[in-house]
Amino acid sequence: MNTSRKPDELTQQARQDFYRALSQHGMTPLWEVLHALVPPQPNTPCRPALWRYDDVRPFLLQSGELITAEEAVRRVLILENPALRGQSAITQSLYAGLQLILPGEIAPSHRHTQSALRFVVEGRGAFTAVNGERARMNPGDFIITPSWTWHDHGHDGNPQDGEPVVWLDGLDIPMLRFFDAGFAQNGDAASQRVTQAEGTSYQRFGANMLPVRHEAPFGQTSPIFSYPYERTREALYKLEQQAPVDAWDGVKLRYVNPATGGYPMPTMATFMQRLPPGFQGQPYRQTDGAVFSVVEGRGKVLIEGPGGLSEFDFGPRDHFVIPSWHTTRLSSDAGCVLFSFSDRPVHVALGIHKEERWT
Ligand code: 1HN
Repeated sequence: MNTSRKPDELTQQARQDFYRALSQHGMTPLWEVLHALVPPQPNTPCRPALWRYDDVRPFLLQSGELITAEEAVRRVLILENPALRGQSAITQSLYAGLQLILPGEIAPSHRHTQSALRFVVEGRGAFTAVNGERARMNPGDFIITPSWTWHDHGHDGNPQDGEPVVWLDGLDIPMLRFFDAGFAQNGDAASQRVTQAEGTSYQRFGANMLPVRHEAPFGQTSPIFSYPYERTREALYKLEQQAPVDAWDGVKLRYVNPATGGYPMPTMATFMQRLPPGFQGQPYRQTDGAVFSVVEGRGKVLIEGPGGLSEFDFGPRDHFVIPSWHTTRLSSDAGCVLFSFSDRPVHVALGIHKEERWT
């Protein structure tokens, strides 16, 4: 673009007249918007944000007094990016919310083309059912609801002494909205019939083995729909002791579809990482914006982007978002464990994923 010479006033006037005339015919000149369409750097409108669990939890419990899970269908407080209010989006492509279910409640069966992940934040006694199989939800567990599978949730604890259960929902809702490909259906029964013993999928696909003549039950999505925290945690803590720690990520593993080696869902990648005590992470940035749920411990994240520098101190059950191409540094004095998810599989499939790391 030649910006060295400013056109004279007559020319400017002639251009404005031309643009107005063009507009009447449903056209607009590319040269006025070219720079914004293909910017020199990814230029997300999203901003970094932190939701402290101490602030959020009273509202979650209050929602439990105002509406039942069944009436709400899904009793969720949506985590909205401060720069995307009203869009039910935490990044341009991802949705996140915190869902509450109380002892004795159910959230009725339905299915949709949007894929969902659950990351259990607190409480015991809840379960989710996917295509006839139930999975217990315990803190730190990562659970998948594959696209177009029937799913409902329940809590079979006692209303007198059972615990509220809260989990993080991550869905690809804004992405499917972009593609105009969102469909949903309600189930015939509030809770679907159980047709398969709890843990069956895990025994079939979660022992580093596969059924000899297996067909992928959920298409491109992982046949394991519950990844218990116990096993993830053990791997991270042992690796911290036994193997080199990455200077940017600490000890970071990605969840895997065991049948393909790929991401657990076609649209969302999930990760769990351990920052050892005294960890001072080096700066990095990547094109996939990511949502974090703090599992254990405390730490600090520095996030720098077009809106300036954000510094968040985080503790257990806090949530934060790192937008695309924001320079990030993670650190922790006492050590911590972080779950995160992003839209990386889509970036990778399209060949547009980029990452930079500095020392
Ligand atoms: C949904 O089906 C669930 O199944 C949670 O728990 C959040 C947000 C938008 C649309 C569907 C669930 C959702 C959702």
